[in-house]
This record gives sequence, structure tokens and C-alpha cells, in this order.
Amino acid sequence: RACNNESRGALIVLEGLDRCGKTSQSSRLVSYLEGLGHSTELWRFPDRTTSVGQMISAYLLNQSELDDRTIHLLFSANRWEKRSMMETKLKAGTTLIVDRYSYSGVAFSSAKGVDLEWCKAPEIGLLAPDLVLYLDMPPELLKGGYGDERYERLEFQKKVAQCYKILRDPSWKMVDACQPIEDVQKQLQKIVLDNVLACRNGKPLSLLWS
Ligand code: FDM
Repeated sequence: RACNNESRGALIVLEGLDRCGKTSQSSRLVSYLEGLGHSTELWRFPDRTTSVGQMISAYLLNQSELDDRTIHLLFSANRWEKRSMMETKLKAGTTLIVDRYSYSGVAFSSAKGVDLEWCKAPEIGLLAPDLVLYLDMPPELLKGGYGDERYERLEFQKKVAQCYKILRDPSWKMVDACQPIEDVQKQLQKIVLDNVLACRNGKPLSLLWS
């Protein structure tokens, strides 16, 4: 029984407002872990490649209109359709760096006024992350202004920030994303590596919402 074959990968989620640097930090983390010889994949939600993901993408690009609860459930379904692959990868020893997850789902929908507990319900039973990294940046400082997608407006991002605050729990690692990219990455690398090693050493997988 080779010990390494038994050990699982870590489920690591990056959260934060639009344009706080999640995407570039996520891909750097993947290179970092791969460089250390850890099998690692970059995932993101929404995953726009599936048919559910294409409906979500059309909504975000303002090409379709959907009721707030309908789009909420599509975002959740987009995680559910990836759940078994996620579990398979983790159990095979691959670490997943995930750019947004259920916390984005709840924060963005509840920022529109949908009840928070209602928003959490469809997420129950998805795999719980081993680590949530929150890239903290005041909405006013978000890089390079906003683009044309539906949620990319300052007033709305301020509401999302408030909702993230309600969701936050003491296990989240808050990282000051106003620092230079390299400094943010250094901090993330240390936290992530500790977590990857803990998961290899047999930390069990758990489920949302706990
Ligand atoms: N978003 C993302 C949600 O509203 N709910 C979700 O469940 C997820 C995962 O979609 F404004 C929002 C957050 C963001 C938009 O995200 C698209 P990316 O990271 O820009 O693709």
C-alpha cells in the first residue's frame, strides 16, 4: 500500500470581488504547486463550457434575462454537474485551485436581495473546501475599473462585499490584495502549501454547508 496513492488532493477556493486578482493568483498557484511536483488543476466557476454554463454566460453578458432565483439555481447546478468529477480528482490525489465557488453564489445572489438562507440551501451537500482564501480589496480600488458584464458596477460590488462579510467564518484566510502581486502570491503560497500537506496526511473531505 503506497502511502502516496492513498493521500488526496486539497480543494482550495479563491474568493473576492470582481477584479481583485483572483484569476492571476489562481494560475500562479497552480504553477507553484506543479513546480513542487504536486498534481494540480485550475478550475473556475461559473464553468462556462457546459450547457448550463452557456446559459449563465449569456445572462452575465446581458444577452438573456432570468429571474434572480432561476439564475441562482443555474449557478448552483453548474457546481453540482462538476461535483462527482471534483471528488474523483481529489481522491486521485489532484489538488484543485478553484476560482470562485458557493460563496460567490450566495454573496452575489443575496446582494440582489434574495434571502441568504434560501441561497445557501442548494449548495448543501457539495464538497466543502479545505481552504478558502479571500482576496480582500476595497471595491473603490478594484483594478482597472469594471467591464461590461452584468455585475461589474461599483454600487453592486459594495453590496457583494457586505454579503461576503456575513458569510465569512474564522477559518477563511484573509489576504490583503492591495499589496503588489508578488507579495500576495508569496503569502498565498505558504498558506496553500501547508494545506496541501495537511490533506495528504489524511484530513477527511467534508460537505457544505458546515
Ligand atoms: N457569480 C459567480 C455568481 O453570481 N454566482 C456564482 O455562483 C458564481 C460562481 O458571476 F460577477 C458571478 C460573479 C461574477 C460573475 O464570474 C462571473 P467570473 O469570475 O468573472 O467569470
